[in-house]
Order: sequence, then structure tokens, then C-alpha cells
Amino acid sequence: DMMCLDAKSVTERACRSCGGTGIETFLEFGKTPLADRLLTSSDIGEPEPIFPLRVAFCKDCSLVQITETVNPIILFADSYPYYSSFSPALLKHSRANALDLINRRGLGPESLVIELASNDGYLLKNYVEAGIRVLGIDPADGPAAAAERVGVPTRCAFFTRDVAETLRAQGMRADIIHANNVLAHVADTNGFVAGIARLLKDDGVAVIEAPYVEPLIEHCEFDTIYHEHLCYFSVTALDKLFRRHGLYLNEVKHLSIHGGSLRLYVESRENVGATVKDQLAHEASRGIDAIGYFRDFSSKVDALKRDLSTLLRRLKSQGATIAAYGAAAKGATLINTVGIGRDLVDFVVDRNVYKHNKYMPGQRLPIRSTEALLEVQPDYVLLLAWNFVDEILDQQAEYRARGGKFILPVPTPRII
Ligand code: DWN
Ligand code: ZN
Repeated sequence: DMMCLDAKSVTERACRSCGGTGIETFLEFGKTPLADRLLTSSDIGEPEPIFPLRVAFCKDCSLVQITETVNPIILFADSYPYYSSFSPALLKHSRANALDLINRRGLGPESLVIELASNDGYLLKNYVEAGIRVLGIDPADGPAAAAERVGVPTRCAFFTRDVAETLRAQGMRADIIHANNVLAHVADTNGFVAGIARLLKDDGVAVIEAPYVEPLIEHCEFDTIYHEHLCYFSVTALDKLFRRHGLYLNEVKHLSIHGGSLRLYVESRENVGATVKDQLAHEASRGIDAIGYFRDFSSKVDALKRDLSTLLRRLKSQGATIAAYGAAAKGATLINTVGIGRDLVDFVVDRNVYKHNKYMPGQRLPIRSTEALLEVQPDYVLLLAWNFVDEILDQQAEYRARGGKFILPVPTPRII
């Protein structure tokens, strides 16, 4: 399972979590480019690396996963363009979580909060403001430097079991370990969880957020599948993963963020509450713990891709102009699997200044600032960042008042 450092990718033959070899593919996208590898104008002449994107189910532990592991240094270390702080809704969501934990856990100046994949400090800055000690760990140098600038001490590194041992040897044990949208990203799933177990105080809690596989399937959010996302979790699969490392999933909450996520409360003491028991029962009754649940997903994805392509081509043939909103990673999957090129969409807008004047992977749509929508006033805007629909529609009230319309790609393509 160890990644050879100079290999660009490896194809896994066994489950990332339990090591079982009974993994069955249920969705196949062929080879696609890397979703966050935005191109500069000098990259445009060069061929782009593409990697197999294939989703499988483990019959032994129920984990949904992709089978290709792209070298994490290629994915995250170098010019990673995702900065959490560009979404006000995410900032609000994160602040509420921090304040709730400070309150419920009675945190103070003696406490220590560690965040794995702390990005630009969007979450930890709330603890700093409250006078609580923090440490951020993130491998992406741009976001890590941005975190330092807002007063969040950050180590620019991948979190591993070894890093956990080193920090522990330096006397660090955490009251809270946050890990938001990172568990699915790590190639050594078990090492990462073992590291959490080592770094948590005996009475500490790991508060982990991850997209939930049920809404992914139910709402056809297939665009959230790309090489950064190695795992697509159910509570059934998570419960087994944590137990293997002497950790217990004791409480779970449902969040609307990122198309439907779970917030997991994980501790070293077993105290499984009703929220987890109910969710395990729900998954068993819906069959989410078995391959049958996933078998017809591929044909649903095909239908959505066809419907969206048909809609865009019809609008275009009627003479409409179309732009897109959100140079999101999920947008890269959407445009590259549906085949949405410059013939259909003129440009993509995004609030993230680090993405401006770059190009989307594969289809190479140019990325501009959001002001371009009012300057150009395209007839339609395909909402690639559909997970922030309410927030973005509010921001674009003027574009809509002037007659502009949005196209939502999921769960079924529609104009709003
Ligand atoms: O797991 C991951 C998630 C959490 O974030 C990563 N692997 C990468 C990233 O995925 P994504 O790029 O699909 O995430 P977002 O947050 O859905 O991307 C939204 C994009 O839209 C960003 O580029 C920011 C942009 N945006 C904007 O321009 N205006 C977002 C909002 C809310 C806005 O108002
Ligand atoms: Zn497994």
C-alpha cells in the first residue's frame, strides 16, 4: 500500500480501509485530468496528465472508494488553489462549530486544538480569537502561509502517524482534533486514523467532517468524484475504520454543507449514542452496506450527463450565451465527463483570486472574476458550485434582476 515517492499513481487492488480484496467496480469514468490542477497560459500547449477514475465498493467493510491513488504531492503540495475562506457560508458554519465546542467542552487557555488540513486558518482563527492554543497542519504551502498571516500557527506537512508521534513526543496532546474534508483525501487511511488516536488526549474528541455517500447517490452528485476524493463514506464503513484503531464513533450529525456531509464525534472511550445507532440501522435498512444499492448509479449518472448536454446544446442552438460559476474541483469532473467545452461555455467565474486568469483542467475554460457576469451578462450561468446555490444566488441578485438565469446541474438539470 506504500506509495513509491516518484510514482505518479498506483492502482489499488485491495480495500483502503480493511485490506479486503473483494472490491467491485460500479462506476467508470475512464481517464480524467486532475480536478484542482488549473492551467496557466504557458501550460496550454502542453499535454495534461490524466488518470483512471473508477469507483468501487468493498464487500468486506462497505467502503466506497476509487481505485487509483494519485501521488499526494502532485495533488496537494504544489500550488493547491483551494482556499476555504472564499465562502462566507463555510466561514459561518465553521465559526458556529468552534463556538459550540468551546462552550460544550469548556475550553480555555490551557486547552489545545489541532486541525488536520487546516487550509488558510478559516476554522482555527476562531479559537485563536478566544485565546485558545491551536496548531494547524496542512501540506499546501499557499493556504498554510495564508493561515500564518491571520495568526494561526501552521506546520506545512502531510499529517501521518509519524507526525502524530513526533508531536506527542514534544508533549502535545489535543483536546479537540478537527479534520474537515480530509479523511477521504489521505492515501494511508489507517495511518491517518492511527495518528488521530495517538494525538488525542484520553478525554479528547476528534470532530471530523466528510461528505456522506447517501446524498451523493440519492442526489446524483457524481461530480464530487475526483482523484482527491479517495473514499466516499457511510457510517457503517466509518464505524469499522475507527474501531480498528481503538476509537469509537459516538455521535453523528447531518450537515447540509458540500451537498450533504456528516460531522463525526470520535473518542477513545466507547459511548455510542442514539444518533449513531439510528444511522447504522438506517443504512442497513436502505442497503447502503451492500453493493446492490450502488448498482444502478452508473445509469443514473449517464442519464444526467445526457440531459445536461442536451439542455446546453439546445440553449446554444437557440443563440444563447452561457457562462459557468465556480472553478470548483467538482466543476472539473462535470465539464470533463459531460464534455462541456468552449463551444458551449465561454468562461467560468470564481471569487477565489488565485484561480483568476487560469484555465479549467481538460476543457480549458478560462477563469475570470465574478464581475464578468455583469460585464458580459450571459443569458445563462451553469452553476458548477451548486453546493452553495443559496449563497451564490443571493450574491448574483443583480445579474438575475437583469434577466440572467442559472442552470443547476444536479440532482436533475434545471433552469432557475
Ligand atoms: O474536498 C474538497 C472540498 C471541500 O473543497 C476539496 N478536495 C476541494 C474543494 O472542492 P470544490 O472545489 O468542489 O469546493 P467548493 O468549495 O464547492 O468550491 C466552490 C468554488 O466556488 C470555489 O472555487 C470558491 C467558489 N465560490 C465562489 O466563487 N463564490 C464559492 C462561493 C460560495 C461563492 O460565493
Ligand atoms: Zn474494506
